[in-house]
Amino acid sequence: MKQKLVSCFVAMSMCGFLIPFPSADNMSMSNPVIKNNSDNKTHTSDNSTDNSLLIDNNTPVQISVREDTKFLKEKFGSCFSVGTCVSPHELDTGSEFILNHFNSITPENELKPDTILNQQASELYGNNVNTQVFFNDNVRKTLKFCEDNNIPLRGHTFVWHSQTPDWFFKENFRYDGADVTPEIMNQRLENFIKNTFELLATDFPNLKVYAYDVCNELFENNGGGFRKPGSNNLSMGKSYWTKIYSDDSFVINAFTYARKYAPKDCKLYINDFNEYIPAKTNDIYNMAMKLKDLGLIDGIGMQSHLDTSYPDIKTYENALNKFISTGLDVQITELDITCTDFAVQGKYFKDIFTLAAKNAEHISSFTLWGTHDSISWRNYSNPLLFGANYSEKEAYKQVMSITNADIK
Ligand code: 9MR
Repeated sequence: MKQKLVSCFVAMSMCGFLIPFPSADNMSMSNPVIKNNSDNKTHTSDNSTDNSLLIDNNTPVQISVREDTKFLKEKFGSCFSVGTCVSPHELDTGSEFILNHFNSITPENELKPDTILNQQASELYGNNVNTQVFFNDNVRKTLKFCEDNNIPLRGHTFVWHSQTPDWFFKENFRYDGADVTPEIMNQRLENFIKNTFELLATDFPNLKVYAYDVCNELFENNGGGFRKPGSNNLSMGKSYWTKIYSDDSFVINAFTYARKYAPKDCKLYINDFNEYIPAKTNDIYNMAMKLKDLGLIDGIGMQSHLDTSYPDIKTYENALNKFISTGLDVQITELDITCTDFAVQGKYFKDIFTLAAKNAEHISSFTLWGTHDSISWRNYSNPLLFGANYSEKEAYKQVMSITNADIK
C-alpha cells in the first residue's frame, strides 16, 4: 500500500496533479505519526481533518481525487483501492472493463464455505476434525485472473451462518451425525482456515490476498447480539455457529486461527450488513473492540447494501464514525444502492463516495457489489454504477464528478 501511495504520488506529479502539501517537519510538529495496529496506511494521531496520508519516510501524501480520468481506480487512487465482486462467468466478457476500473476483487461466491468445503474428503480423512477444502474450476478462474493481473484479493468468508452446509457441524462430517462439541468444532474451524490459506498459497503463489472477512453477518439487526441458534438452511437467519457455541469463542478462535495462518500482510475483518442501524452498529463495535484488545483484528467491513430511502447519509456517517473511533481500519465491502429514481441514486452514490474520500485516511478499500445492474443480486432495482453492457449511469457520472473541493 505504501508503495502504491508513493507511485501514485509520483504518477500524479507527472500528470500535473500534484497538490501542495506541508513539509514533513511541519507535519510532525502538529501531527505526530502513529501506526495504527491495523494499518496499511499511516495515520495522523488526532483523527484529523488534514486529509493526508503519511508514507514511511514521513512524506505526506495529500488525499485527492483525480479530475481527469474515467476510471474509478484512478479517480480514487490516492484514497483507497476500488474493488468489485466478481463471478467467474463475467470474466469471459468483462475482464477488460474490470481491469480498467478496479484494483481489488472479491470473489462473489467462490470462497464461501459451501463452495470450498469438501464433505467427502473431510469424511474420508477419518479423524473427524481435519476439514478438507478444494477449489473447483470456477473458483480457480477468478483466483487465476487476480493472480495473472496482479489484482489484490479480498477473501470472503469463513464464519457465516449462510452458505454453509449443516454437515460441517455434525459428527463425521455427515448430515446424519449428531452436532459436534465446541472442542471438535474448534479443530474443524482451525483446519478450515489453515487448509484454505495453504491451498491459496500453494496453488496461487503470486496471488496477493490483502484482506479477509473472517466473520460475516454475526449479528441480529436489532441490537440483540449474535444470531439465534439454528440451521439457516432450515430456518433462515439462524446460525449453526451459535447452536454449537454458547459464547463468542468461535469468533475469537476464528480470528486467532486466521492470524496464525493468513499471510502476514493480509488484514482481517469483521463484516456485516445493516451495519448502520445504530443498535447493530454497537454490537459490531463491541465485538471489534474486544478483538482489537486481543490484537486479533485489523478492521471492520461495512457491507453497505443501501436504498435511496434508507438509511440517510447522516445515519450512515454516524456508523462510519463509530467504526473509525475504534482506531481500526474500515473497508466498504459490498456497496450497492437500490432505487426507483436514477437521479436520486446518483446523488446518493456521490454522497457515499465523497464521505469515504473525506475519511480516506481510515478507509483502505472500497468495494462495489458488482459492476453492472443486470448481474447484480439485486438486479430488480438497478443498484450499481453501470447499466446493461457497462453503460454509464447517472450514478457513475455523479461519482466521477467529485472534485477536490468536494472532499475538503
Ligand atoms: O451476491 C451474492 C449472491 O450471488 C448469492 O446468491 C448470495 C447468497 O447468499 O450472496 C450474495 O452475496 C452476499 C454476500 O456474500 C454477503 N452479504 C450479502 C451479499 C448479498 O446477498
